[in-house]
Amino acid sequence: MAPTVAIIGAGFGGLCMGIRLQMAGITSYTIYEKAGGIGGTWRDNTYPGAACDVPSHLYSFSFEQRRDWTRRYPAQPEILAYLEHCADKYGVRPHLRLNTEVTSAVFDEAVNRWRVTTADGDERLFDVVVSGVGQLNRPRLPDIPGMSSFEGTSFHSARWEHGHDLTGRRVAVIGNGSSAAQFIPRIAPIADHLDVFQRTPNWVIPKVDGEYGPRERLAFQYVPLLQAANRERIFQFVENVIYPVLVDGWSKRLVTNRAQEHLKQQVQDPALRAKLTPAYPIGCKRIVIDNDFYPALTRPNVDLVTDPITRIVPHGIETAGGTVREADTIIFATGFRTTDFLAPIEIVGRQGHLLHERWKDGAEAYLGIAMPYFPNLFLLYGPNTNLGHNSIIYMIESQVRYIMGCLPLLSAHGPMEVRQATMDAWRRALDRAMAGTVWEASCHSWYKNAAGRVTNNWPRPAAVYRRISRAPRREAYDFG
Ligand code: N01
Repeated sequence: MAPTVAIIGAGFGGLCMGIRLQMAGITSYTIYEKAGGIGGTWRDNTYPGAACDVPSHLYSFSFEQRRDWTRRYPAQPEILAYLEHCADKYGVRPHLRLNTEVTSAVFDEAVNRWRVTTADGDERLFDVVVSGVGQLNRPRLPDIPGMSSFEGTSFHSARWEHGHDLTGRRVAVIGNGSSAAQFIPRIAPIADHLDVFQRTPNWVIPKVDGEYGPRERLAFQYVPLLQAANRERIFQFVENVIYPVLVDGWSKRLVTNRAQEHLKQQVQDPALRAKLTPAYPIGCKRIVIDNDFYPALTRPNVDLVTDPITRIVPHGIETAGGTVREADTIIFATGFRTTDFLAPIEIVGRQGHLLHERWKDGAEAYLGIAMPYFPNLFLLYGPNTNLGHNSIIYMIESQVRYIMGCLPLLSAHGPMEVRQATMDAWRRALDRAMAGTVWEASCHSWYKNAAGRVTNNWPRPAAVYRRISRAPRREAYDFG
């Protein structure tokens, strides 16, 4: 009999898992989603200008390649529509439980199954649990004194208040990462005044974007090989040109120069340029890929503020030295709680082991997928599987394939739990590979936990991950 599978989250990861189960004829699965719709990060991030910075011919499922993307880097609505289409086409909708938040998953050793509890008090037993909650699902608000005293409107970039018209307002944006870089150019022309509070500058490289005209789209549609070749070309480019930047490889100088030129071309004022020049190696923090961010900062109604924020006051933001910058709207583009994987779900494994307790010094999992003491629990986009250069969908598909390979094993031999020795060897190999990456440099980033350990990123080419996660090795696990 096919195992029963609980999938947590209906973003790219959870949907991919559901689709692959469906394709394999396994229908004994439930996808729990705390929100009212599917799409994960592509449902949540609706800020103006939201788009992916991996071209969609690569940032899409290998088994469902759309040939009619309207542009190289489509906007959020088009990516969300793609996911809705996938959910319909592959028949996963009947398995969705929307507005249903999983609060705990406890391994019941008496029956060798997971007891999954949801916020509405429902409790069900499953053979397998797959987490598809990802790394960018919980907005992070900063801890700035006086935040609650602010009398204007404030919101996080991933919870955009579309009903709050920014026309003619004095807006403060805290943060300047990939999200801020995308919406600042959209709101700068309508705001009366915009202050962008930058703590650390980011490296920015140009985005080679553009619409696909009717002829190109027809060509993709009728010559499937063209689509496949384009996907492969993008993949090879990011693996062979962008990846080496992250490991002090041949292209680091080239890409650094390109970013410096981009800044020089787009910002004429030397003082502003100096503020925007990072003092850490490119790639240490997520590289921003954008053409419109710098020009927006040169507008007369926009100020880039680099004085540290000391507190938020009822009518604005106070910086070191006591200057108050008036604002009626504050937008927190302050990123996500990336290192608390799976929080706040309580995961209790064998012998009462708490996942969060085991991860208190930093999340870790074998292949980013499996942990000792947590039999038949698998993670998608788990620890050390984020990329700084390539498509996460490629990683997710690798992980789903691996988990699909585990199902016959656990059905035949009982619950599978990765061995501690396997986990330890994995961690040593990971540490060795990590030592050569730019993330270890002295910059602060969402790739690292508070102790400075890189818990989020995969340090080698994505193709290497795919190869080593091809299929489960029986000797890596204990069964039964
Ligand atoms: O968040 P971030 P994001 N006071 O964590 C600042 C993906 N993504 O939402 O750098 C002042 O990158 C913080 O400053 P610092 C992508 O993987 C992709 O922009 O820590 N500032 C930083 O500037 C991306 O990397 C796309 O010094 C504070 C900012 O807030 C990830 O999502 C689009 C502060 C947070 O930047 C997250 O991006 C969007 C404080 N107390 C997102 N606290 C595309 O595909 C934080 N900051 C294009």
